[in-house]
Amino acid sequence: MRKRITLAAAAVAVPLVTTCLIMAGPIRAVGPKLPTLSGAWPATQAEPTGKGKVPKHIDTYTPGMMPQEPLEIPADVMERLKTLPAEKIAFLKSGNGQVVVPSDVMFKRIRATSSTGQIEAYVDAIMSVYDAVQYKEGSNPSSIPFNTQSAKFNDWRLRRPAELDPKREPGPITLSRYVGGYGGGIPTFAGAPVALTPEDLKAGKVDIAIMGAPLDMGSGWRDARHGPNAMRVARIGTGGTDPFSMINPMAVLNVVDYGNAAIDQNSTERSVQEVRRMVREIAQTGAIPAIIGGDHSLEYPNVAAMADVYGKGNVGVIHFDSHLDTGRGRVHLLDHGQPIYRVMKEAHVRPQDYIQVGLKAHYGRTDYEWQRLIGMHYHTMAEVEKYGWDAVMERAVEEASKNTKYLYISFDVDVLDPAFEVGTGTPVSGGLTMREAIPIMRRLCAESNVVGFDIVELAPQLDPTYASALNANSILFACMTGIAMRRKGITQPGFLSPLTTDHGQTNYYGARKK
Ligand SMILES: [Mn+2]
Repeated sequence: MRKRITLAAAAVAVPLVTTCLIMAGPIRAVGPKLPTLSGAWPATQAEPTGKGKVPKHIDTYTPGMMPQEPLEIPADVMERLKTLPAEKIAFLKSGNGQVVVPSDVMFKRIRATSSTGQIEAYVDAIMSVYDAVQYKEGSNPSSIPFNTQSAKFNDWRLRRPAELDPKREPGPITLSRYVGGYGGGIPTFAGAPVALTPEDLKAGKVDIAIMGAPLDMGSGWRDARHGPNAMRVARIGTGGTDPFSMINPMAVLNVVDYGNAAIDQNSTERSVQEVRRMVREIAQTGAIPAIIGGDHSLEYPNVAAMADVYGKGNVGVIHFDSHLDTGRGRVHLLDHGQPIYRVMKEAHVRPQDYIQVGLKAHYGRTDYEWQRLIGMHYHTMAEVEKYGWDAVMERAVEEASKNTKYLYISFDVDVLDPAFEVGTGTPVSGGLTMREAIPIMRRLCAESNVVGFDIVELAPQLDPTYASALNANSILFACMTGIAMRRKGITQPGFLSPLTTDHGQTNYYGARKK
């Protein structure tokens, strides 16, 4: 397995700077108007997108960027507008006023206003608001300049040359002072030894390198920057033998804490470049990067790094979230609600290889229609209500290995019900229980070829208890268990240990015994 990954890594070399987010360019609304389910919508299967290709309809119906349809003005409203100058009537007919006021609200107001002066003042107000929200070249800066005179411009992300440090042999370093016990020394993810360089990962034959990425600018309610340390300090949930599989992942796998990526807390754009570099360097050694966020903007650099190593279009992504995260057309090119769009727009992953699970936030019809149009696979809590969790889990696990050789898992902890995970910036009620989340993570990591995963959006200060950090650690443990099961050859669907599923003193389950 290690050999395969290394070979794939050698075949790919993508210079970071030329592929970074800043080069992404403007988003334009192109393509056909989105069909509606009531209209021309028999398309349950979208046209497949080729490897390395940008999906054909990706910018169809970009919220806030579609040209408005011309507006038909009813005759009685036109009658009241007839004294207005021609250019004001033309503006209303253009439909652009609907950006400011919905047309039915506007017609109602015009019908209820008797004075033509007042009607004109109302139209003027709509026109002035419409004009004021548009980008004005010259007076609106379209980028935020840096101070390039700073003598510290690159120090935050410059790697320390080995010559600056005392000489040491490469390899993982144990930070626990004690032979046994719990919590001595310095806290790390899962109590794992630390590694700082790719040479350490190679020397230690590391299977999983857990890294922190305390990015915090793209979330709704800040604090995701404390996620990595909360999981390190809590540590609970990450040790011992998994009772479902009777596998002790830390005994099977070489796991390290790879430290945090450098983050510029004033710039998501600068930060994600360094995250992408670090995820890529882990994967290039053959280790599986586990990225602990940080906000969900991270899905973009994480998945882009996977494509850097395994090739564009070769990696599928399963995305656990309350939210679609396919936002687009916003002023900022990346935040925690837009990573999937950015990943697909740069053709790292094809829509048909994107699988979302646990969606339940309050999106509109066109948001789902667009996802169908471009060919994504989505599984909402409505589907769970209709078919039950077991059926949806089976479907998602099957899809995860269907199209691609490699799988990346992005786990936004807000997919969990706030009863389990209150410590997150954008919680939504009615989500997955831990009894649903643990088995799907264990199964995906055992039954698919997982090459990387992230756990994001833990905001520990929103939870005065240990529960949010414990549950995030338990998701980490479930996936590490699955990866260890796979290494041991345990990949049969839904494997559970015979030892812990039945005490064996009677034949109670009889023929139902697996
Ligand atoms: Mn998310």
